[in-house]
Amino acid sequence: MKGKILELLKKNKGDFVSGQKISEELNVSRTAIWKYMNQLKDEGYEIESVSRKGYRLILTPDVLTYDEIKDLLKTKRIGRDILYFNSIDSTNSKAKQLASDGKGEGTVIISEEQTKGRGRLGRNWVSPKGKGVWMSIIIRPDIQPIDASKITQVTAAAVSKSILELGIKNYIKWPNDIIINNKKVCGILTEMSGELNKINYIVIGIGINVNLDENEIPNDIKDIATSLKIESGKKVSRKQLVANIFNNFEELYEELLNKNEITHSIEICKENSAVLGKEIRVIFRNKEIRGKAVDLTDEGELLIENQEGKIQKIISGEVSIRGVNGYV
Ligand code: BTX
Repeated sequence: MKGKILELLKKNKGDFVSGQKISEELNVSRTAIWKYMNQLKDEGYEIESVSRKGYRLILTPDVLTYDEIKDLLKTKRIGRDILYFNSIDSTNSKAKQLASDGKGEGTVIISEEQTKGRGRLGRNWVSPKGKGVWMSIIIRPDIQPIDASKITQVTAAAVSKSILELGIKNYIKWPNDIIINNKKVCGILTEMSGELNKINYIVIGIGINVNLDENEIPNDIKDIATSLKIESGKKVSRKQLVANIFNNFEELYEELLNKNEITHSIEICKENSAVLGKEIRVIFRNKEIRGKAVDLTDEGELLIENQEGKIQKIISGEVSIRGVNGYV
């Protein structure tokens, strides 16, 4: 009902809508309307209420609720059930808990801030309020657990394409980062629950630094982190970005479900790769391999050529990639 009231206010943006009209059109009591208006105000909508005139929407906040995103969506499943939080420890932790309780494919958890945002291997992910996209998508693909890492490539391709659609050139740093000017704007954390040959669910965590200013990036990550706003010089619509990601992800993910292929995603990953053609260091646990990144396989593994000219296949998972002289 809250969503319907909001729609009615939006349709009449700038004009008053009387309580009576809302009550008649939506078959809802005056008291209930008042309650919903207060909820909307709590979410950041500026609504003027004047006796005998009714309610008028003055300002729509930049919030990532389903009501704000739905008109931009072309998806069937992804993002059709959004659980929106003002603050949470970690959207991935919440998504895992909800997935274990049976939440379905395509459900998304979004929060304006994370107090314990997680990176890989227990690392921390900085997630300040209202400035980024911190979200997790639950999926339940009927694929083999060994193929789960393909999901990270599909996601990286979807995010990269979505940022490009906003006019911002970006690069994929295999396997799970998106970078601009050699600094990270996005990290992806894919977590799986499954048995030997069956996936129960996968949670895809996506963290994007969208509208952070330079002074909002903590000192300890200043050299490796940036935001879309810093790089493009303009404020970016988080709603549009999130909708683009859901639209692109669903399309690329369907290729995996329907054909068991990720050809289109790999094309995007290759076209926008930050590592192909470069001398890199691959860091895995405490080991390090050096070589030139030469290609991505159809499965999404990285091929590197070592100093003896031998080609080695690197499977994503817990590896980190560094340039020979720095971050990339
Ligand atoms: P990662 O382990 O590859 O990267 C983590 C590292 O990146 C940190 O150790 C730090 O050096 C750096 N870092 C921390 N915060 C940021 C930031 N905001 N921007 C750039 N660099 C940063 C990458 O892990 C995967 C991150 C996934 C985050 C999403 S947010 C929604 C979801 N919920 C959750 O708890 N995690 C995921």
